[in-house]
Amino acid sequence: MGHHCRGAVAHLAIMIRTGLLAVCALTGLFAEDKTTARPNVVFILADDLGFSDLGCYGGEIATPNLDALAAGGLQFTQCYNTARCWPTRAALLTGYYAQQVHRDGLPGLRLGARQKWARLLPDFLRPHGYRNYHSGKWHIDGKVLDAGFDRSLNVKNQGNFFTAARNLIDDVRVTPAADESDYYATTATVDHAIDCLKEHERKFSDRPFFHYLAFIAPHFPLHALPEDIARYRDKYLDGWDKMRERRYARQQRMGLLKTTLSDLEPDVGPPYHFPAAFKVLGPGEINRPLPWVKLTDEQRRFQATKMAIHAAMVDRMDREIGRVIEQLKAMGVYENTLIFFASDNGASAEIMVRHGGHDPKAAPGSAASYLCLGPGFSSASNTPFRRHKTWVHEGGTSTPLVVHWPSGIQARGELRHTPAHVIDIVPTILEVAGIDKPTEWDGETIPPAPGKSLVPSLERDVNIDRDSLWWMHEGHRAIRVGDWKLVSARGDAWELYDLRTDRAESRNMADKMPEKVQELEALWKRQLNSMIRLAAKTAKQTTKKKKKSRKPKTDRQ
Ligand SMILES: [Ca+2]
Repeated sequence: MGHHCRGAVAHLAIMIRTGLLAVCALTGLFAEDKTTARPNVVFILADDLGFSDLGCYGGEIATPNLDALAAGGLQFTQCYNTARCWPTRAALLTGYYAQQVHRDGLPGLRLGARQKWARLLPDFLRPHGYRNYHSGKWHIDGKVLDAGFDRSLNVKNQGNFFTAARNLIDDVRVTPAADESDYYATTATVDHAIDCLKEHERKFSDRPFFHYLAFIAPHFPLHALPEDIARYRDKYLDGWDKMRERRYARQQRMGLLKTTLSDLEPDVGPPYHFPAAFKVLGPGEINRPLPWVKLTDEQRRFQATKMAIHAAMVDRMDREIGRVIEQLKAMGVYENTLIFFASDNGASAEIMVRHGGHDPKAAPGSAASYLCLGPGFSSASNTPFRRHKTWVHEGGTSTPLVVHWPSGIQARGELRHTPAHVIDIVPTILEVAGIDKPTEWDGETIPPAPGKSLVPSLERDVNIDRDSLWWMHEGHRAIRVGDWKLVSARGDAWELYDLRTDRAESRNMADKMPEKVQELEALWKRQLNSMIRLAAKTAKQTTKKKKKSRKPKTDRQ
């Protein structure tokens, strides 16, 4: 059974709906998979967006375009990322856990460049006719065009949303316009995407495309357009407790999750400590998610303003996504474009001041300000889950996953409860495109990848069979097997949760079920060891001469 049969089966449902089946049966077109138009694929990735930030996941932020995609497609309720920017991006575009491809640390092994065989998705799509476009954040090793993309806007300047300085077009540094008063990164990202799509229509309309649209929003610094902030300015003055309750109530009405709402963790603050930042930020800043009633008036106003800017960034992202959708419609390709939307990690509890610094007199959200969401409203953005970006509790690793493809998915507005992970995206896209992943690359064997195709779950909410899902980041560890999750924060004991009813990770079963803990811990370690074996085989040998131990090369996004 070769490539043809599988390609044909994958497209059977589409052909029935489009009335092509009779034609195909007569002409024997199933024998040749070229006859089925391969879908275009747009993968939209947000940066540090919380699980409940979209309207369709319970949020109060206006996201009508993403909500419409969900209403016309699918929403996964248990999709995971890796809890951090760069490991998620590597996992998303390779189909491997980041640790397997040197994009997150392992004991004794540093972050580094991917192996030659650890190709990104465009390298697999290109030989089958796809054009590949990238607009937005990169944060993967190597240059973008070397990774198989035909065009790229690399929004490298993630410290100031109001200038293009330091960004790269097709891997070459741009010269910012003399007058950048109209520049806003989220809009510029979509301007570039639309430019690519228009060129595609002019020159390559007979070919499918893959567009990787990776916003730098709503990541800190909280920078947004004044008119966008104005819509949310006073919306959050009643605080993060109320916001969590309201989001949770909406999620319950939607039937999104069967869980209680997690408790706020007043002892858990930002993952990294920058005491100097608090001096600059002033008395409105607070590094713990305390009950709102305990905050001073000044703290309430300051925190609510930060959430308003976060909301404005998400709102603007959605509006810009609306422009992409209009462009796809204008090109007549909207129906046969498979659109995904996800976030690279949970909302962030980080508080720091970097890049151009923070001017306390500047308007909050303007270029001269440097604010971060922090643990209070981050908790609310991650409703109903615990913890934040960097932790591998559900708040750090849970992402919305919206999937929309009118020509290929019959279901409309349905939920999908099967667990999914960003490692599944490469096999999913390859299957819908009818492409077999090569088994070797440039003379090197491509090892088996852990991701599973989500295609069976696109028509019906079937469970995607897999042994486990696995996490490790900065000493935080977790494994999910079926509905059991074993998780521990760095230095803490294992916690055991039954995710059927407790995705809030509120009822730790570890003491009651020590054997289950041992079983899952053994599986976690076995996975770790297999990752170490694979990664160690291909790691660059570190010379022992070097005395200085370099920190992992990341810029802590
Ligand atoms: Ca991120």
